[in-house]
Amino acid sequence: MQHMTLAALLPTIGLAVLLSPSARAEEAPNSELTLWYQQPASDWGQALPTGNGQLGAMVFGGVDRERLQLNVDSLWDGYPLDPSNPASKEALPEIRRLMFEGKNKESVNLAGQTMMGRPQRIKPYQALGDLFLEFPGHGAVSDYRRDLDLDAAVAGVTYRHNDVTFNREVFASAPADCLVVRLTADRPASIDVKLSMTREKDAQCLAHPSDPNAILLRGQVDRKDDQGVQRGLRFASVVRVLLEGGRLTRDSGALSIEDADAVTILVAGATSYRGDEPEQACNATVAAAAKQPYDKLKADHMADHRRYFRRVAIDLGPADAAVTALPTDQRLAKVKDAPDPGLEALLFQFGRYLLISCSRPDTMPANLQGLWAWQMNPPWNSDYHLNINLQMNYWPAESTNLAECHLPLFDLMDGLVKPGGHIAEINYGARGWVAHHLTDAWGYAAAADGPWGIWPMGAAWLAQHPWEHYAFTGDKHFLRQRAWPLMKGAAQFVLDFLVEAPPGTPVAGKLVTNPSHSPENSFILPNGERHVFTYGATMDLMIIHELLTNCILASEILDTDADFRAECEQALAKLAPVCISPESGRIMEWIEDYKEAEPTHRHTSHLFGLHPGSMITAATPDYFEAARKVLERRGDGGTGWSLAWKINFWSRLHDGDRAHRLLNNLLKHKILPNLFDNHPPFQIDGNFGATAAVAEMLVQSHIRTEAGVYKLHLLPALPSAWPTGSVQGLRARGDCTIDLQWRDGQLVEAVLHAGSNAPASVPVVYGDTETAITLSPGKQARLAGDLKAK
Ligand code: FUC
Repeated sequence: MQHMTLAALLPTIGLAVLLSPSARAEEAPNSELTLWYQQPASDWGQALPTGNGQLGAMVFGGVDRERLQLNVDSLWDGYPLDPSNPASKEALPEIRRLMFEGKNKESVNLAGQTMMGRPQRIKPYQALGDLFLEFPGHGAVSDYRRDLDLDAAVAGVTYRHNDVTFNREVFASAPADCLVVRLTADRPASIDVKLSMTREKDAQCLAHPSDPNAILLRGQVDRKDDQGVQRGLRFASVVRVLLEGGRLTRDSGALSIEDADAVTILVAGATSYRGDEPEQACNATVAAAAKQPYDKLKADHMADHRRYFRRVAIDLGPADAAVTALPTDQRLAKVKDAPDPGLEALLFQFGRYLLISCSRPDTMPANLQGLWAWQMNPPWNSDYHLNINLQMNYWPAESTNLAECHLPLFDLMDGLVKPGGHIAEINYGARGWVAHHLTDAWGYAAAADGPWGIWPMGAAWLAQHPWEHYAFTGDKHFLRQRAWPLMKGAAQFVLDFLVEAPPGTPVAGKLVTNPSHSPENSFILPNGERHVFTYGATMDLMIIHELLTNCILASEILDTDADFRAECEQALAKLAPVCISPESGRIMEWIEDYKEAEPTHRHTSHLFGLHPGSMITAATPDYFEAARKVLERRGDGGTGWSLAWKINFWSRLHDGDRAHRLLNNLLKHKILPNLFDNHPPFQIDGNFGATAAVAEMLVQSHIRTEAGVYKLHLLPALPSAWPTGSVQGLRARGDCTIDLQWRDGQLVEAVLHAGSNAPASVPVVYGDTETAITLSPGKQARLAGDLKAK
């Protein structure tokens, strides 16, 4: 199919469209913020995501059949249960003894028999279903285009058929709480469409019982408990059509429209997860939305989205005009020939678009696929993996100015405190709360899947997030009310889980975790045995170091819990050190310098202290260099999220060119035509990790000074591939928002916007220059490239 530019299209479309306020032609999409294609999606990885945090749709853009694949954030199989295992607490001393004595195999066998959750598998997140729009006879069309305008958060389809131009717009409105589809044509009475819904199982599509203009998908996840009682969530979707002209007929579960001038379709979706009656909730939503004219629905939606999206603008430099004119899939394919800064900027903004679309206040947090999954059993259950993936989803939340999108993560953590506290007590005899390598919508907190699920560091890592929210916003009320209880509980578990390494071990007398492993990686013992488990794996030590340090700071800032602070200080002083291998010069991944079974393993867990932690910085030069050697060994490849993490690492090492090389590798090898990250399969963490990494290349603020303020490091990892550019609106710790402009690889201007919680003075670093800059709340400080005030 041929693409026609807007200018070429104008003479061919009727005046009615030009004058119609809802016509897509009226708002020329900003091409630098638009994904666009010349053909419909032939598979899910080409379809375009829309979402309002709670409800999502993948838009395929088919001509004679549009598929809108629907999701609701809370549609999970399963129900709350207690997976605790008292055998764990009893066996723990023996598991530890065996491990310390080097009997890894025996120790793991016993751990596998006693420490796993019961049940040890969780249930999946599931798709809601599909809404199909069939357009009889629309097989052969011309001038086809489908797109997703990230700035408007509107997906569109346009084409010509029999001399009529047809337009379709789709958006997921947060203010109206529903999906809105608008069908228009430039000739009256041209729209014939049939609507129907399906779901693979556990649901029926029916005529709506009280609304003649609607159909209803009604279902219940079929999940019975041990007593045979049905516990599955009930769910519903209501699809209502509003006609302009034409006729509507209804045939049980389908709606047929003929000869309409325009059609607005409202789609609501709900589950009983939060105790709502799903059908009632959908009916109320659709009834309220139906009272509003389409143009108002759209205007409110765009204003709501832009309130978040427009906080950050980015320009990474001009791209080759021949490339920028190409549809997104073709442009992506060209990255093989040369890097494309415009596409890199688009990927950055796409990550922000996705976070706004799948994680809003009062919605579920972004799962492994954000909000979008088409299966009944998606890969890895589309769950919340806690040994990197969920945390990575939220790396861009603060730095790219979407702090509100971070909130669902804290809600999830609040929900884990009780079940995680139960597991801490029953399985470990410990205080506080624990989570292992994954959780679900029901607060599953035990060790899941297999022995590699025995990784009780999930809560400890998660606890970094509310602290970071405080660090960026300076919101002390949040720190006291929400962050501190979460952090303290996570630290209490860790303090009780740590044990002293016995005499004869390399770190005798120091505190270590046991059992322990470096997520999903394995090593080879001198006797040739391959193992996953040891004690005191480096990542544990780094996570604990970060958590205890943050707890000490938080308790000082809040002037609270002095005894607990002393406990944290003592443990921190006794924590086993992170070691550098005398042989390889690399940070050791395990407590001993074991041989790596997979030197290029996707997890680079032993660099947690470099990123997202802040233990390793240029101020710790030995570790800094040893971290670089780890990355050299791991290589420049990896799964989607693995590459994204490495970009963040190289940024923290201030190697912009290397960071950029990996960003380019990600685009070359791990990005699907719709710009979703491909682990493979699709996993959204790589999108969020990449967005965070671009921010990290431009501004870093993780170094806290003795005075308790964060250094603002400008352009710490600017690659030579972005010689000239600008960014507005990045956030830094210490409640500061930053705009930067650079030319020929040099900073030209920086504007620091101090928030109401900003400190009176901050150290600002650029290249070799460091200057203290005076800030005053609510005011700007404008600096020249030499950091002198302008
Ligand atoms: C971790 C990773 C896998 C995958 C899964 C969802 O277990 O090691 O690569 O990303 O999470």
